[in-house]
Amino acid sequence: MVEQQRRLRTEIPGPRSNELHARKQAAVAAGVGTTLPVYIERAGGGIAMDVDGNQLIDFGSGIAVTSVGNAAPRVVSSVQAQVSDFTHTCFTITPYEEYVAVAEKLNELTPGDHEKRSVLLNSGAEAVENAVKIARAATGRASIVAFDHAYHGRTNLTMALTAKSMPYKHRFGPFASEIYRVPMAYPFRWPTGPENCADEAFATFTSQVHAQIGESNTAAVIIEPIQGEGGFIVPAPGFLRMVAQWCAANDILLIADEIQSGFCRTGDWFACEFEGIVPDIVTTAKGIAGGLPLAAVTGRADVMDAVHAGGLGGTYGGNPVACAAALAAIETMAVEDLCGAAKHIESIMLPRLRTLAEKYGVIGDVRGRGAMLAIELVADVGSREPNPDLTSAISAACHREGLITLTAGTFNNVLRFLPPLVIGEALVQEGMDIMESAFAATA
Ligand code: PLZ
Repeated sequence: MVEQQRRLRTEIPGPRSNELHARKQAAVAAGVGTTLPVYIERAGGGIAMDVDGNQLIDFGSGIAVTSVGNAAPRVVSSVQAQVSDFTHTCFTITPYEEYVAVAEKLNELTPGDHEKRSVLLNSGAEAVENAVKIARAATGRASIVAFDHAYHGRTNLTMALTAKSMPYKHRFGPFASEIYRVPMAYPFRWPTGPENCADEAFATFTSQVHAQIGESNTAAVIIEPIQGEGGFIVPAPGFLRMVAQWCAANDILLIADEIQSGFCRTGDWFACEFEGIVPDIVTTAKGIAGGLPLAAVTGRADVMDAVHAGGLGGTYGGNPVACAAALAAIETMAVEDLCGAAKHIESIMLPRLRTLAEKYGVIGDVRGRGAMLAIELVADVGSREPNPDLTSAISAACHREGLITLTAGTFNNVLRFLPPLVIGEALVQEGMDIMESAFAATA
């Protein structure tokens, strides 16, 4: 494994990264952005090593993917074995055990002990697309309800579900129809204050669905139990439970998009568990396979099996190499207690973020759970005016010091932290030191 030590040998980015970046600009479509143009050669644990020999602390996990670490030992050996056995048959042509084993694991691990079925896909967006297809087929209804600040992907249907225009939807329409948007119970920005947020957001949600769609036309409500790209928004306590109960009472399916929040990230296997929510359908991806492309839809057996044979599939969905990686990643999470590790990361980072927020009034909110934490930056103490410039300045200052940080948020004013769950405590502390210095120098 890469030595678990931050080390800066050149400026960030260094000369070899700059050369590669020039090649990227000439060869890769301009629409494909780069947060930090440091080209990675090896990575593991909490460190990513670039082509100039710099070793950066990873507070991003490739957007919540390498929760078990990069090149995690079990994942590597499982993938190596599978790749030399066979790499592809297409599960819907001649199947194999690995796919079935992943489905069994998902059925067991996702919330609720009812009978479940799963289908495997390639990406998060494809999982969300399939969840919507299944919900429509199972209910015979068309309408789907999504929330403000939601992110569900970049394909046509999932762009319609995603809330933010720039950069995800700008000039890419027209979008899929029968998607409706309702307010999110966003405590920090709730107009009448966080204490009223859950009840008022729920009342608006139900009255809008009733008046603008009609319950009997609504197939499903899709929600991220902690919103990811939208800014790590933790719904006001009780909101998810009220939505879940209301969905059940109206025969509307609840789809929990756990693509970013799942697989031990928040300190539970799935973020829904924290409030005891049992969704009808769960979408997963990212952390599921230690970096290999895999995604899934898991749901109530009666809902999933409402689709006719042959109605779900794809050439690569549930590729055997990705499945081998998933089985190894899931084993790693269980054996190494990565839910416990996420809680431990929270116990180190959250108090330090709160102390930082006391010192700098521009930190308007500190939130998140487990190793899915964020701070929201505003213009001044007591203000809610977003501060995107400071957010990118802090992030850039962290990057220069060898700390990979990501931003998020509808208003581009959230710094989010998603370290690999296997990161060592010393690197977490050092990353926090770097962030504190960035605030001292910038804010
Ligand atoms: N649902 C909750 O977080 C992916 C997007 C990065 P894909 N989030 C990272 C970017 O800029 O494209 C995501 C998510 C939630 C769905 C998705 C989509 O997953 O695997 O990127 O398609």
